[in-house]
Amino acid sequence: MDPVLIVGAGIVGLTLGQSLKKQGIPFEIYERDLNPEVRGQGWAITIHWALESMFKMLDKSTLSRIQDVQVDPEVARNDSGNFLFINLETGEPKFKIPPNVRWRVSREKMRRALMNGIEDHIHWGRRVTGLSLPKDTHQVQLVFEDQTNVTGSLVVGVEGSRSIVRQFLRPDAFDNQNLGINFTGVAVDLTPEEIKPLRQMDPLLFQGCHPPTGAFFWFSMLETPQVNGTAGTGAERYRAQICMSWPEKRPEDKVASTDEARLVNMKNRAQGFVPFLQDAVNRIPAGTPVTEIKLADWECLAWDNQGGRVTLAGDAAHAMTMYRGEAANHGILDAYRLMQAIERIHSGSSNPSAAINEYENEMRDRTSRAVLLSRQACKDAHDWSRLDETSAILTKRAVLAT
Ligand SMILES: Cc1cc2nc3c(=O)[nH]c(=O)nc-3n(C[C@H](O)[C@H](O)[C@H](O)COP(=O)(O)OP(=O)(O)OC[C@H]3O[C@@H](n4cnc5c(N)ncnc54)[C@H](O)[C@@H]3O)c2cc1C
Ligand SMILES: *[C@@H]1O[C@H](CO)[C@@H](O)[C@H](O)[C@H]1NC(C)=O
Ligand SMILES: *[C@@H]1O[C@H](CO)[C@@H](O)[C@H](O)[C@H]1NC(C)=O
Ligand SMILES: *[C@@H]1O[C@H](CO)[C@@H](O)[C@H](O)[C@H]1NC(C)=O
Ligand SMILES: CC(=O)N[C@H]1CO[C@H](CO)[C@@H](O)[C@@H]1O
Repeated sequence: MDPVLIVGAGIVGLTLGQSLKKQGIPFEIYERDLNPEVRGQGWAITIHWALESMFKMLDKSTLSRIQDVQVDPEVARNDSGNFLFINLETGEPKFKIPPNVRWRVSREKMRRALMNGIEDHIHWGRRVTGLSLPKDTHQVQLVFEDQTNVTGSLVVGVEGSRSIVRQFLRPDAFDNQNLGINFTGVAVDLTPEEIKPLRQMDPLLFQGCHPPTGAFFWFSMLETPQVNGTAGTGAERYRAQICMSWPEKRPEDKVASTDEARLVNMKNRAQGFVPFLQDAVNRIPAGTPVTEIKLADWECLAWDNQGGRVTLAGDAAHAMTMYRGEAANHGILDAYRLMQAIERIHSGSSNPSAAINEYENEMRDRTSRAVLLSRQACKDAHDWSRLDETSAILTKRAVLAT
């Protein structure tokens, strides 16, 4: 069997590679980044309902590497946190739901952990620019920036929300849909004293809405002193992420082009927050890089998988906003279902067309709903009057993995 060609060495592409390795199915991963180090510090993600699928796909040593990159090892040992959504004006919880088991990990470190044992199958500096479908209907080719190409049995586009494979499959409708909400965030270093009131809300993360203005705020832990080596030094530092988002209604709601102006905007919008939160935003030092995240989604529209030769998974298949914190969970479940489909092709119990159709049908049904729920959650998060027990922010996250 020609190898499975995976486009993108993100969380989902690497997880799929690991699971194919475990099944003895040949695969190669092509990644545009020049090497694993090029990315700076990214954000953290929570793996919750997809843990069960993840346990089935990864070997013990890879799992323990992921377990080791949780943002707060102490909380990981005994997580008493909640899913917490607060009123930013008063600091009072609006929703407080005890969590299921969750692993909150650094995304970049998880990516590194997932390379364990498959390093030789990851090809760096290989930006895919196109696909080609040879006459032999069992084959498909990937074309790279430098005009070289490789041949395989199946292309899986897992190159994130601006997927080139998605564009190949749906040239008429590959664009993400903008949601009319703008989002910026920073990573900041805080002393134990400074972080205390934030961690008292929740040790890992919490979010909230400011009723008068509809501004949304999000705190999340990135590194504790134990992780970054400052524990017990007298100069203990936590690293946290502080994000804000707001509806774009007027010209002044646009995201500014400079870090300085973006920071001023965050500080202005934090006026009227309960003092400890206003302080947390006001304390962000001048000169801190302020990152914009484009909020846009793609509903996992239909495509022709060319007889089971080209498919998508992860954000490429279903870009969604992070207001329900489950995009990567869906991506991990995609990897699991796709591995099962490829295994059926490999063992001869199914043909490529039937196996990939079955994979796509389940994914499309599951994730097109998830995209819409996340879109609704994003809107609700900016409108206090819409936040009640029926809000999409709360609608049950767990899905059954079979
Ligand atoms: C702030 C924030 C918080 C989040 N929190 C959560 C959370 O708590 N829980 C959760 O489940 N999800 C969360 N998510 C979503 C989660 O980060 C994504 O769903 C997940 O990272 C998607 O993984 P992926 O592998 O599909 O894509 P990506 O991680 O985007 O990886 C795609 C890879 O493909 C490569 N690539 C792109 N184009 C090409 C090309 N042409 N050729 C070759 N390679 C290419 C890229 O360089 C990249 O390495 C969050 C997202 C954000 C922004
Ligand atoms: C876990 O945390 C809770 C709440 O902080 C605490 O009451 C409990 O004693 C802890 N359990 C262990 C085993 O440390
Ligand atoms: C792939 O590369 C081969 C060898 O260089 C070339 O003959 C062929 O035309 C290429 N195919 C595509 C689709 O670029
Ligand atoms: C802000 O949000 C709008 C609406 O979604 C979007 O068009 C725009 O690109 C976002 N960013 C900036 C810099 O305005
Ligand atoms: C060893 C290490 O990573 N130390 C870092 C701990 O965090 C502080 C603040 O973010 C950094 O300055 C250190 O480099």
